[in-house]
Amino acid sequence: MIIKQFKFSTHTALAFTLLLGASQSALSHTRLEIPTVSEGVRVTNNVVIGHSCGEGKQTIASTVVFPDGVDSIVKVNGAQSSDTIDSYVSNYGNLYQKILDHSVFQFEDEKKDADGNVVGFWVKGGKMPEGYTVYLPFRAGAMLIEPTSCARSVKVVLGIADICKFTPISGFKDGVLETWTPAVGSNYDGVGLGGFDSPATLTVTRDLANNPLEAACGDGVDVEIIPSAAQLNRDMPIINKGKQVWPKP
Ligand SMILES: [Cu+2]
Repeated sequence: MIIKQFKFSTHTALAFTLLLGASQSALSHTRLEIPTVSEGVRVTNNVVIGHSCGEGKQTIASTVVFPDGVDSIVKVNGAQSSDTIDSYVSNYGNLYQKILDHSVFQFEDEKKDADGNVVGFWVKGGKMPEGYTVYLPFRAGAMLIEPTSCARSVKVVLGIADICKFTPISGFKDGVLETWTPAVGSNYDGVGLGGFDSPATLTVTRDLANNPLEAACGDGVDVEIIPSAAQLNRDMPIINKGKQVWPKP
């Protein structure tokens, strides 16, 4: 009886997986495990690499950038704004820390800005075979939405590249890397590549119970923070012990 039930559930699960298969492969771009979180909540999150760079390719490294909040692009309801992120977030800066993990990639490091704030991380020295999913763990600190602002959500846009072969920028093409970056005119836009202008994001929603919107805000506004081209050019490279290993100089 127990065996029969076990068989039934296995087959059901398998059929379900097969049904989902087609749509999931299209959706398995590199994304965050937890894409939405409430303000004031710290979470353990993961960059989820959903697939490698194509048939027979292996992801051997990955690089991640968070907007630094210094020269970042700020959008309000989709329109570019001259406001800085401080108008909408009380504690922007150094919100993200890599969680040490050598399960797939042997080497990793955080990227820091001139003030020592973590603005990204990289991993290398591993192999993610085709057909696998890999998680890169990090901690996302509790973001606080500025009480005097009308922000009802703040979407943090990341820049990520999954690398299957170390090349110079001139060698970027499908099969060599997957770029998951916002197209802001950096060297890492990946024009013409599969992941063009399809970045991973982390949306922080306002805690309306504890941080209510003022009446004048109406329904509030949706804010986005996006790394600038200058920041992506500076922070996307993998620099190991002072030496740039990707892209190849
Ligand atoms: Cu994909």
